[in-house]
Amino acid sequence: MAFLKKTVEKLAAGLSRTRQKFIGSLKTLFSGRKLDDQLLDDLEETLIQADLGVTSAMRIREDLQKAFTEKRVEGGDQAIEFLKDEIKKYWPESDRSVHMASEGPTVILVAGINGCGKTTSIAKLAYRFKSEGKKVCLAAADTFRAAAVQQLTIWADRIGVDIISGSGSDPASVVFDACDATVARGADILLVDTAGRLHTQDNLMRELTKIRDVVARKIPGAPHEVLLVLDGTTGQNAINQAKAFSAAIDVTGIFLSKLDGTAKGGIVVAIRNEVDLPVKFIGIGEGYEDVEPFDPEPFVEALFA
Ligand SMILES: Nc1nc2c(ncn2[C@@H]2O[C@H](COP(=O)(O)OP(=O)(O)O)[C@@H](O)[C@H]2O)c(=O)[nH]1
Ligand SMILES: [Mg+2]
Repeated sequence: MAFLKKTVEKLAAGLSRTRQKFIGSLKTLFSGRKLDDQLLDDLEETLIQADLGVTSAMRIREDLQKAFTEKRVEGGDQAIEFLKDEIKKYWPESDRSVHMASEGPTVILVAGINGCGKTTSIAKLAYRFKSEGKKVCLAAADTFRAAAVQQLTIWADRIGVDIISGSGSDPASVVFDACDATVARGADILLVDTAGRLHTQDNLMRELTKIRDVVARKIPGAPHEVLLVLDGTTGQNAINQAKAFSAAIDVTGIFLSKLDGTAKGGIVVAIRNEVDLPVKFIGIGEGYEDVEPFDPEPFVEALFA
């Protein structure tokens, strides 16, 4: 429980702006009012404004209305407790864990648009896995900008993990070499950084498929995870990105970055209800320690803290 408390505190700080906008207004909304259609309309509007998305807002509204009809909820305070419990149930444990190879190295491919936080999120994952005693390699397959390789190299040095970067501009060949190095060095995890791309850039989406195919040929069962990094400050556009990327590559989970200092933390709920993808990790700062596996219990507690 001490762990849970610390996580809630850290998350609560990161989510303070979401809370001010979202829960702050919910408390005001419910205070001293009776649960009628007007209140339910207001609730729905607040939830949409807090980026939970239309699907989630309607679902929550209907659930609350039903609970009210059945007299399981009577006043405003009870409504908030009820909402917390309902929202926590959206994420069963089974789809939040990271898929690991049963034998040999685990390969995690990381994709997303420019600036969404891919490289920083890789540093965070590398740090976490290293802290768990795993040997980690990074593949610098964002060959578009020299600065991108440099940035990843700085993280690798700081965290103390291996990095494989190529001299050429072909990301698939960097990944090819990185797979060999991972196996040769007996590493447990290979994290693959990739260049930012938009789903509308067909050639770049094909390049991503090619990277995935190289990994699949080199290491059995790879990639074990394809994580899409979504910038938590973008709100509803994140949903469009998630839909498009999952159509192009088989995304297995979301790394939702920049949840600190955003008022759009409600997007976690929208991603659950509008795209059928689990959020596996959340980024709550620029440092490599600023990451949490997504857990609905502390998350919802922090959202309503
Ligand atoms: N506040 C905050 N900033 C972040 C987080 N993740 C990444 N960033 C910042 O977002 C910017 C872009 O990150 P980067 O990893 O280079 O994105 P990439 O282009 O997708 O590789 C950098 O300034 C990062 O420090 C986060 O969780 N919180
Ligand atoms: Mg990058």
